Amino acid sequence: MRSWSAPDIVPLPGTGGPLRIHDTATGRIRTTTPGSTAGMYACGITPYDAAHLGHAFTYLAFDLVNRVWRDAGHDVNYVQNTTDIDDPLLERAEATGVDWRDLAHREIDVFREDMAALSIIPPTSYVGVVESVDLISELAVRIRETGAAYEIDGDLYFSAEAATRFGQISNLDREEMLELFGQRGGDPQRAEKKDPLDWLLWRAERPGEPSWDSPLGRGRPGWHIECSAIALDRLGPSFDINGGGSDLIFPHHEMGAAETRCATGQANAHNHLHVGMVGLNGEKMSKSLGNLVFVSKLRQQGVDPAVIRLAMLSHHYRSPWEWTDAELPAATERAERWRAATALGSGPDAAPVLAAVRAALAEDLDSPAALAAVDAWATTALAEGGTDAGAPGLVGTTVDTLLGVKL
Ligand code: 5CA
Ligand code: ZN
Repeated sequence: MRSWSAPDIVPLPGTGGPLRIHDTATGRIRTTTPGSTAGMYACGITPYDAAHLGHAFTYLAFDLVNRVWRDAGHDVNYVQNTTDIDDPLLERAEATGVDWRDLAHREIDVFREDMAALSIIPPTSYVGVVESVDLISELAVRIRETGAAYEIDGDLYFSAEAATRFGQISNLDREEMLELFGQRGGDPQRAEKKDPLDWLLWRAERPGEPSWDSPLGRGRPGWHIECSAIALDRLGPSFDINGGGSDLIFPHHEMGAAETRCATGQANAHNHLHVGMVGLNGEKMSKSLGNLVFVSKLRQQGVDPAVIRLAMLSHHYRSPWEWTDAELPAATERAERWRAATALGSGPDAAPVLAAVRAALAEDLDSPAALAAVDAWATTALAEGGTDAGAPGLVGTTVDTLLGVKL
């Protein structure tokens, strides 16, 4: 499926260092070791509603990874899915009297515009589930052939008992797993299953629901296998970073990794990246709760996308945080200060700013530390001036290329 337009990336002098990133599975910050092309998969939206700031915050983290890797001289093969068929999409389409395909296409279009406005580097492959049904059912067949799956009335389930190293990513005990599985799209209550944690790979056709032909009969894919199949197809069995928001650690990423391991014998990703939840009014911002701040709405209100991006960058990607009315004024003030300082005819030496921003982002994407380095330079430039005529330009390019903020 079509991706979105790419921001201009101006190369910086020199080369950035290797990216170190927190890995959910080990709980450690580890150095990523990509080859000439780094591979990364991020779980995309379920397009039944426009993108809110929580989604944008998640894709911002992956965008920073992308920028740090590129600055270190790697190409990046970045894959993102969009869940353009799933229960919540069908329910919203039904409730609003819209065809589910039209709903998905409409919201994906808004999402693309939001991402482009926020200068998020587009995925190399942006992949829908509907266009991937064949490769998803092929993976389900491969898993069935290993004996790890079983059928109930045409529905194919992965047997949790057959999953090796299950729990390795989330590090949860069984009780915690059961609770989250029930809350996040699982069906622990289905009595015929061998184990309440067994999860759906293929859902047999139900009256009135969309379905596709497959070697497993007519039906549609389960949720987790859509991402394992798309990642396996576009990135191979093992790649550098897999992730999404922290709400996906369990069951989505634990079960997806079990599928890939079952079919290929390999761990799907070297590192598992998870982004803290953005909240509003004391709760996780979520489509089901309806407590949302939409990126598209802010844009319609005339908010500068660079300011939205700066507001998000002031939070570390792993920390959960709350969107409040104070965010936009603070980010606007920062953008104005930076604009004034980079518009000066000269300023203090900018090489240490470039080095500090590079170092901050390479160390687990510490964007608040990167902003602090630019703040310090801007404050000095505005208060005391400086003699380096190239400095304002270099700070502007640093901010643009590494932080994705167009001043
Ligand atoms: N389509 C699935 C993934 S395969 C899905 O979770 N879709 S979503 O629309 O619900 O979320 C899209 C992405 O945004 C996911 O990576 C999710 O983890 C992340 N996300 C959702 N809500 C928030 C939030 N409040 N804060 C931060 N990230 C969020
Ligand atoms: Zn996913």
